[in-house]
Amino acid sequence: MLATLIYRSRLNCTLDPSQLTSLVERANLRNSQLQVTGILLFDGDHFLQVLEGPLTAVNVVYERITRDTRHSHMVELLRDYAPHRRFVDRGMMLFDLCSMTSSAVLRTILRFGTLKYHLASNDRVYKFIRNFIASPKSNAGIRNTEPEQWSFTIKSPPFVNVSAPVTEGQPCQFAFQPIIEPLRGNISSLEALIRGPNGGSPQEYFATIAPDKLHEADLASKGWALAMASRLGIGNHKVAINLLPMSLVKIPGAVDILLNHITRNHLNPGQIIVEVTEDEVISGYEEFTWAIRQLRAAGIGLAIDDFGSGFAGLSLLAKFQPDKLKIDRTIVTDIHLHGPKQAIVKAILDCCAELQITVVAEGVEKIEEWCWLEAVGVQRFQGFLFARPVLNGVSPINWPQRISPSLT
Ligand code: FMN
Repeated sequence: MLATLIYRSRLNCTLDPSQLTSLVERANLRNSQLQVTGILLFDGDHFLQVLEGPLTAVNVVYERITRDTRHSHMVELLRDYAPHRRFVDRGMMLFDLCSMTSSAVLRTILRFGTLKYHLASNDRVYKFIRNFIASPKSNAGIRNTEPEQWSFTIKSPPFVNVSAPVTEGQPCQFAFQPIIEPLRGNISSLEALIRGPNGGSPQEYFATIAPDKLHEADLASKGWALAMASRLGIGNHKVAINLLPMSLVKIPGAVDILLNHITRNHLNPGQIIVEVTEDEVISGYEEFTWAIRQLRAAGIGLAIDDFGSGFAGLSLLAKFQPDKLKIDRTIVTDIHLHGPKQAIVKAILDCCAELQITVVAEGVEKIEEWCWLEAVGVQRFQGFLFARPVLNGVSPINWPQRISPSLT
């Protein structure tokens, strides 16, 4: 199968641009042996490379290139399949925008390529090439906050860890995980994550519940979550609870039951954020709208959880705007390496900025992911990088601190 891969990267100071010609000559020979063809564009700071060839050969070459320390900030922009090669004759050809005009580069590429001009204008690969050529020196996309500029300091949060459930024989327990604003040193909320009676996984807990009792048990479990939050001494902090929207619809007086759990535990509705997942919302949009009105009227906040993992996407935001939107871990994972994920997050951020919706990135595990997200304007984060969930408690939090320039 004929595969196409495009990435962009940034030149490192270990590579003198004058060495590029010999680098590409060697690349040309190696690629030709593997039946890989393509082009390398260079604008003085950044590269854009197109690799085409048999899938495994392209992967082998790309794998080698990712390990090369002469460039960094590699971001994969496109992986696709094609019936024909766009660049047939050469394993690799260099186009240096510092020594040729943009129009000369484009003309040469079109002449060198196999696609006729009118086809090339609609081809995504050529569109990436044109875009790179049209905006030299601004091809970094987002300039990352550099991971090496940060160190982490562990601090205990201002909560009491109680290690035991609220009462013996409780049907479920809760692990708490903070959502933080790292650069403000602020804990924005704690999410209560359900666990089995002995601390096991959510699946273990839900397996013990008869399907016809699901919504009743779901609503009742929020009572235990809030009781534990109160025992942790959350003060004025917010607590996020996951609720099936249908529990609000199916259980008569559900919002009053929830409000009762809140006041009984000396909390107020403004401290509570109900998180619902994208899939649950779209499975019953009319009922969901009704249930949400009740929650909003009671002063309870609302967040869409796992945004981007389901099928609703941006169209959901057209119908309904929550206070908070949590970007799913599947989009967050390795975002610093992945152009399509980056484009999606930028679109979500633009949209949420216009709608005044707070964005949270969940499942952040790597410092590079946090740095990229922070650089594009995400301010709230949840994930193992900062704190893991802890049963009946809150773990110490890893706070990033910028290393002073004199120490780097
Ligand atoms: N090596 C290739 O074999 N083919 C390429 O197309 C290729 N393109 C590169 C593009 C850039 C921007 C850079 C910095 C390096 C490129 N290289 C390419 C060099 C590889 O990264 C690597 O040094 C080379 O394949 C030798 O790998 P090895 O030391 O693992 O054998």
